[in-house]
Amino acid sequence: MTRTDTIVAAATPPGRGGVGIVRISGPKAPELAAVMLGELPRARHVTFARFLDAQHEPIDAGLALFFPAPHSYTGEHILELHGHGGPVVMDALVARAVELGARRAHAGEFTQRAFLNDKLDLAQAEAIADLIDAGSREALRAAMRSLQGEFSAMVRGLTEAVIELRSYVEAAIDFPEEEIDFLADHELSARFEAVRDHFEGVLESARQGRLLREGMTVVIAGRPNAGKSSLLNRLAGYDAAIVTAIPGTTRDVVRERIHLDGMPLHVLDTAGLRQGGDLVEEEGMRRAQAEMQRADRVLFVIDAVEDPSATAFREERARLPADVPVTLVFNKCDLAVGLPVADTLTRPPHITLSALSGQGLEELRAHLKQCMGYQTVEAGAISARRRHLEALERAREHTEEAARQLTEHRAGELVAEELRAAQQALSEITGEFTSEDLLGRIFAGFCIGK
Ligand SMILES: Nc1nc2c(ncn2[C@@H]2O[C@H](COP(=O)(O)OP(=O)(O)O)[C@@H](O)[C@H]2O)c(=O)[nH]1
Ligand SMILES: [Mg+2]
Repeated sequence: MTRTDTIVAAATPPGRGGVGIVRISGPKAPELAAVMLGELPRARHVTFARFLDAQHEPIDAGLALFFPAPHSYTGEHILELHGHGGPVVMDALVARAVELGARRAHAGEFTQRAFLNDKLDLAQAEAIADLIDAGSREALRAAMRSLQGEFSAMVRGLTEAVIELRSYVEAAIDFPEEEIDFLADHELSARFEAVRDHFEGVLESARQGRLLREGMTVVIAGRPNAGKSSLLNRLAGYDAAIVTAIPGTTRDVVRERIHLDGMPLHVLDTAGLRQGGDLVEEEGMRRAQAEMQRADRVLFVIDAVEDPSATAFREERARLPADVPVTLVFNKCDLAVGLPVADTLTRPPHITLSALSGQGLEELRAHLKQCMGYQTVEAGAISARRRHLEALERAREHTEEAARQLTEHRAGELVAEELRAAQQALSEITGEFTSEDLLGRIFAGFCIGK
């Protein structure tokens, strides 16, 4: 991928719409503008123009915008053609640009160029994808904060604290006769303590940010007729799954994506677990098992009237995935009196509710948020990814190792080396130090035209 290429793509989604935008970025953009429009539009001014084909016939007419380098999204010359939003119009404009020497852009290539030209750092580039994919207003606000550089600033603040610590240690190494005293200094351990707290703060923000982006997956399981599909419908707020009094109604996995205060919750309703169903039901149960393996939590629904002591759960327990936590949901509490609403301190936690009346639903929602450690932090939420958390955790481990080397061995060289590794891990987040391979993977997750 050379950066001297001129790239082109439709920036608006495929399909029909009032307006469709084709974006061209690279050194040939002015030349393409001159040919396709008859002349180069005035920089950063809106120009009405006809977009011409090879025979000088108009393909479409609309607005043209020219942003000369370096003051553009990518940092390169950019030409934007705002035409009518029809798939044939868009294809024809892109094809014309290709005829004139542009190449079709890969997914995320515009943003990748913006990153390579220092228009934004890597965490901000990722925030653009998060902004586009945001599933709730909370996720949108968090992505916007990351795009504005709040997360990058947190990481930079942390990096500076690590660098300061490192220079303090390196200064000690430079004066070997004083090194031992210096490293035993109370000041140094106090500084380590402060950096440790700093890490905790940033990690907590990143954890919340990741939850807001990725959320959690819960699988509803249990015996036929326990009320699994009714619970899904209650959570989804509409009749997503068929509910009948006939056991074995649900066979396919029914998926719904809902939000808990902005956190995406993927809820899966599955076929009831029982012996002796028909072939279709057996396949449904096999799928239920497969989904449970991948879930963050299983909601095991019990008919509180038929099975108040949860025998179904004890019978099925061995077949449930061992490392996925379970919450027991006693359903149909409208028919059974005197059940405690929730006991989330026992293992497994219990919730009592009625999928029919909605009683106890709030307790279930609160419980799910609590399980994931999700807090509605209005003020500081930023968007973050697994990649960021991993880098932060690696950096923290190196810092912890540095602290160990200090207290156990007073080994200045090793302390400095660990701190250098911590600094490097942090720089991967904003992309100052990132392999080509990682960059490729990150931008491949974007949409074409972004
Ligand atoms: N009274 C009462 N009936 C319920 C409740 N939840 C489900 N049901 C009924 O139980 C039957 C089975 O429900 P369904 O959701 O299809 O169970 P599934 O087989 O576990 O998916 C239906 O007749 C529902 O109307 C509840 O909370 N209270
Ligand atoms: Mg069902």
